[in-house]
Amino acid sequence: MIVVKCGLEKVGFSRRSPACLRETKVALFLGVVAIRTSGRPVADVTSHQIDYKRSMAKPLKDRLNARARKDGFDRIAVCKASLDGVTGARLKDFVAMGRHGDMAWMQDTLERRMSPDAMWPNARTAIVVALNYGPELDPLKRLEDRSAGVVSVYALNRDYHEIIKGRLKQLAGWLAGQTGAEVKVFVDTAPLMEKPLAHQAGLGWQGKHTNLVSREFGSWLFLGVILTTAQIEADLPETDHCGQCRACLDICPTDAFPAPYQLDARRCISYLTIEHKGHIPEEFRKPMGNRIFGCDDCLAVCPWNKFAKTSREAKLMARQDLAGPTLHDLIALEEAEFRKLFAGSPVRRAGYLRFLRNVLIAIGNSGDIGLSDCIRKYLLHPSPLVRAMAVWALHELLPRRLFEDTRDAHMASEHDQDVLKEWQRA
Ligand code: B12
Ligand code: SF4
Ligand code: SF4
Repeated sequence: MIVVKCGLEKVGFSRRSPACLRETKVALFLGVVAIRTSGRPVADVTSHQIDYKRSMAKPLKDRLNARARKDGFDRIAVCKASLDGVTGARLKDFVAMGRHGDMAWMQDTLERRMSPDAMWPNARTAIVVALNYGPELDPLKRLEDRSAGVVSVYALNRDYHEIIKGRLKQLAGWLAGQTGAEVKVFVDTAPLMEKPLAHQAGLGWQGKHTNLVSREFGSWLFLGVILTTAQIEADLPETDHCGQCRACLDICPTDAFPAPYQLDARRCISYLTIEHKGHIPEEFRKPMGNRIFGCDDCLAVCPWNKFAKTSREAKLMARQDLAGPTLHDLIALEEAEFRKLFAGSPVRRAGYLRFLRNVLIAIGNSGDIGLSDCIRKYLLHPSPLVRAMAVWALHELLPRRLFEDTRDAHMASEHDQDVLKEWQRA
C-alpha cells in the first residue's frame, strides 16, 4: 500500500496489479543504482529520496508527462521544491502591508507558505500541473447586460478544486508507485505559493496582474502541485513577456494594483465578493457593476489570450443557466434553491448571505427601478449584511422622495449601527 498525502488527508492506492508492481520494481532498482553512482548515502533509499537524475530522469519525466495528459491535465512542469528568498520576502511584505485583508490564514501560515521546503523539509521536487479553463465567450462582453448577474468564468460549472484534487491524487499515486517516493498533493488550500512555483517550472510567467500567463493558454490556467521526495530533473523557468503592456493594470475597475506585479487583495472584486465576510466598503460598490462572484477583467484583457484555447474539460464549460441569470431571478432564490442551483459550484462555498449581499449591490447598479419591489422584503432580513445592502440598493434605484418614505417606515425599528448608517444617506 502506498500512501499519498493530500494536505491532511491520506489516500491509499493498492498496487496489486502485476503491471504496476513490475514498473515499481524496475523503478526502485534503477533508483538504487542512481543513488550509488551519485554517491548518495544508502540511508536515502530507506527514506525514499531516490535520485533519478542521471539514469532515469528522461524516461520518468516522459512517462510522467504522458500519464498527466492521460489523467486530464493540459500541461505539467517540474522544478525544485523550494522558492528563493525574494519570493518569500514579497509574500511577507504583502501580509505586513495588510494586503491579504481578512484572509487571516495567510498570516497564520506565513512562514510555511514562503517556500515548499519550509512546509515539508523532505520535499525535493515540485510537479506543477495546469488545467486549461479557457472560456467560449468573451468575459468582458457579459458585463454589458446590467439586468444579468455575472459569475466569473472559473465558477460557471464544477468546482475546480474537486476536479484537480482527484486527478492529482491519481497522478501522485502513480508516481509513488513508480519511484517509491513520498508524495503530497496540493490545490489552493495548503500553505503553498502555486504561481511562483509554476513560473519557476516554466509553465508561464507571473504577469503584471500577478497571475500566471502562458504563451499557449493565456490567462486561463488552474494550477495544482505534487510535492515529492523524489529528485526529478527540473524544467527551465519561463521569462516575463509582459513588456510595455499594462492593459490589466488599466482595466481594473477598483484600482487594485498599487504597482505592476502587486495586488492589494482588499481592493479586488474577487476578494470582496468571495472572501470578504463583512460589508463591502462603499467606494467599491459602484465599480463592482453586475459582478456577483469573482472578476475576470484583468485576465480577460491580456493580449496573450489570443493564443488561448477553449477548455476541453466538459465539467468546466459554462452551464447555460449560469451564463447570464437575471438579477430578478437571482434575488428571488430562497436558501434551499440557492444551494440547489449552485450545487458543486464554487459559488455555493461563499454562502447564501454573501450571495444576497453581492446580488443586492448588482441590483443597485442595474438602473432598473422595476427591481426595487423585489428587494423590499430584504429590508426585514435577519442578517444586517443583507439589510444594509438592500437599503443601499434602494437608495441607488429610488427617487429621493420614495427612498425617504421607505426610510420613515423602517428606520425606527432598525437597531444595527451599520444598517442605520445606510438609512441615513442624504
Ligand atoms: C489568496 C488567493 C487569492 C486572493 C489574492 C490574489 C493574489 N494575487 O494574491 C484573491 C481572493 C484576491 C484571489 C483572486 C483570484 N484568484 Co486566487 N488564489 C489565491 C491563493 C490561495 C494564494 C495566492 C497567494 O499566495 N497570494 C499572495 C501573493 C503575495 O502572492 P503572489 O500573487 O504570487 O505575489 C507575487 C507578486 O506580487 C510578486 N511581486 C511582488 N512585488 C513585486 C515586484 C516586482 C518588481 C516583481 C517582478 C514581482 C513582484 O511576488 C509575489 C510573490 O511571488 C492561490 C492558490 C495558491 N495556494 O497559490 C489562488 C490562485 C492564485 N487564484 C487563482 C485564480 C484563478 C483567481 C482569480 C482569477 C479568480 C477570479 N476570477 O475571481 C482571481 C484573480 C485576481 C488577481 N488579479 O490576482 C489561481 C490563479 C491561476 C493562475 N493562472 O495564476 C490560483 C493559483 C488558484 C489555482 N489553484 O489555480 N486569489
Ligand atoms: S480580478 Fe478584477 S478587481 Fe481584481 S485585480 Fe483583476 S480586474 Fe481588478
Ligand atoms: S495584460 Fe499585459 S501586462 Fe497584464 S499580464 Fe497580460 S501581457 Fe502582462
